[in-house]
Amino acid sequence: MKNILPAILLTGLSLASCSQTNKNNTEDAVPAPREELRALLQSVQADGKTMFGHHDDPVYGHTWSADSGRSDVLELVGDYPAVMSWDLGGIELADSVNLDGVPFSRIRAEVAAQDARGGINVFSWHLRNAVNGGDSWDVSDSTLVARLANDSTANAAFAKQLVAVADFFNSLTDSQGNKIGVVFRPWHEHTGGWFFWGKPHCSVDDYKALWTNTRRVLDSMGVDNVLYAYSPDRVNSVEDYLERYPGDEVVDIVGTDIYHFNGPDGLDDFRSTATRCLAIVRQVARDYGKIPAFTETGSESLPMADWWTEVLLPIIKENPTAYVVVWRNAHDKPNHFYTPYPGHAAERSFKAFYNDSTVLFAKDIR
Ligand code: BMA
Repeated sequence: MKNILPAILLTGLSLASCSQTNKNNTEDAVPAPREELRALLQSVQADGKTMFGHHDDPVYGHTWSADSGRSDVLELVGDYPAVMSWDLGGIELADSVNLDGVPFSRIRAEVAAQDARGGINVFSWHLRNAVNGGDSWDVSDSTLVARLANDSTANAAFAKQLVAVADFFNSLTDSQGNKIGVVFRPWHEHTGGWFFWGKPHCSVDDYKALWTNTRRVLDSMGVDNVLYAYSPDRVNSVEDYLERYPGDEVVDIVGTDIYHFNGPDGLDDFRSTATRCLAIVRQVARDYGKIPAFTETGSESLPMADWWTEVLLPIIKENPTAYVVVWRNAHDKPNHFYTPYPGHAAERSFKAFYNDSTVLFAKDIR
């Protein structure tokens, strides 16, 4: 694996500004939060169970925003998801809110609340690139990823973005001041072409360098509370899946992002693709000693009222993974939601999904 410009990454920065305050970095008998989280995920997987997750669950819903103590999921089933999913897009700009308007201070508080109720937290990162500030979906410049790896100015700017991410992860603490273990899933869906780090826009080596540089900076900043998830979009084979795999030493969780498009018309495609990709994920997890996860899925607007029990649940039961995450219920885009809300036609199916013993919500974890 390429080991590009470590000198610039490590000397071009003021690492003295890093908050290396990890209390669990010492030779404690107590397992560090990262290992506690790994053990939880492994035991869920060994039991054949799957934790349910929802992006931005407690910070807004289909008809509300910024309230406290609310969640569309909670309002349906009286329980929170076992997995809260968050996005760090905007942290690299030193913004106070992320790309979907959620304050990072709120995310920090909700991560602690989720940890206190026994659930877990996972993060994606729809960042702006460090070269010209274009968003993740700006694929107009296919030299970007190569420049992040090989050009000293871009490389130093990228390193600063990673320092912002590291500072955020280091700031996630519980009420005792102990760090909270979380999952980070950078550079996701790279087998597609919609993000600037996608397969059509960079070489295998330059993609892998995104990962190794991410790990190098976060590790050097004392980030020891994070498990790292690799999550391609749809692939056809184990070989495809592993084409850009950045290496055993930088990945803890192997996942896949597969959505159900086009309602009933897209059902066969979703079933076959999800089943194939989850089987690949489980195979790689077994071969490489990793934790399998269904890192993103969902059916936008839930046009099939029985989707939870008739579509998702059988797929999960056939190919269990430690967790499954569905995307967000936007408050400002009426059709952009992935769980039902009170009154939606899929409410009954979601409640049955909740009651199935295979699927774990927050109260099932502790
Ligand atoms: C996408 C959509 C966008 C959002 C982005 C990052 O799938 O939900 O509206 O900005 O994820 O959360």
